[in-house]
Amino acid sequence: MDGGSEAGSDAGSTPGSGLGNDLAGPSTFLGLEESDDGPWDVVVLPVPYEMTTSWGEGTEHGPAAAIEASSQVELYDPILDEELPCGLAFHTAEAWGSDAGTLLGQLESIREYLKPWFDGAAFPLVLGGEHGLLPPLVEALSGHPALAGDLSGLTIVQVDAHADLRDSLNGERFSHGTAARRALDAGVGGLVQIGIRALCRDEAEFAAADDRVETFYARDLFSPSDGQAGWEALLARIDNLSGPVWLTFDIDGLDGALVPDTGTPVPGGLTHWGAVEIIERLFASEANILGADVNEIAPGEDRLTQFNAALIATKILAAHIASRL
Ligand SMILES: [Mn+2]
Repeated sequence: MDGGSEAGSDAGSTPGSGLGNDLAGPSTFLGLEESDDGPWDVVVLPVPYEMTTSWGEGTEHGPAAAIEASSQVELYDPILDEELPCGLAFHTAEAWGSDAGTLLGQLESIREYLKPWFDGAAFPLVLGGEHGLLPPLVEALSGHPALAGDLSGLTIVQVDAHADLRDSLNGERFSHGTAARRALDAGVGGLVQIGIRALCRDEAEFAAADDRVETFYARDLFSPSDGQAGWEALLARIDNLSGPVWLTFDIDGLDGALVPDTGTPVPGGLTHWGAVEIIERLFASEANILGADVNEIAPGEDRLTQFNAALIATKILAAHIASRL
């Protein structure tokens, strides 16, 4: 991964275990020393799932690349009194893998992989993998003690360039382009979308018509003439969140220049500081954040995409820790 190669291919061509641990470098998040024995306070769950990618590929290598890049992320965050891990026990779990030959088989195996970690003991941070992992994640989350099988009490906060509200994409109902729609189908009670700027008319109409969906479009947040009012409205909404919340952070919600190797980078997105403010405000709210995923990570030779994903993931953990201290 040290960029000296002139080869045009990316890390995706590296032969590996198939479980995502095919890149050199530390295999624990932030390069921390970890104990093999629990209990743990934070668990990082790599889900290198890639099945329905529609354009750029490589998300199956994203989690391992983000973990490798995380070794270059500073452990100091001014919102914490100590450096990470702040005396807490982190655990980077063995990556999800599946031999299932069908899409539904793979999704079922993601659900079974995640379920034991969603027991309320450790704070789970899932690294993806394409956004199509959201529906099985939500199904696994329904067993969380804070929900007790009732997803109607759950609000998903979705940072994303895309609405992911299509009913199907290229004929497939379980796709990265339908992830939020399937989560609603599963019974999720609320969906707060942030940074959306690429969607079809059906999705816009669905978002406007469905009471469970609140969409903060990127243009309303970042317009040079009146974006500030939209941004303030978003922060006020985040401050008012309560009850169980899951944060799903598609890194293409960041401006495309920051994540050029994600499957579908889009201009006009969040700055790094915008993402930081959203995350910090979310964890400072009354909401009970059950966990988070950072998805659609795909590595590039310039390492920018995986490093920015690692920065976002680290910020989420720092904000979580700050909220419980
Ligand atoms: Mn998405």
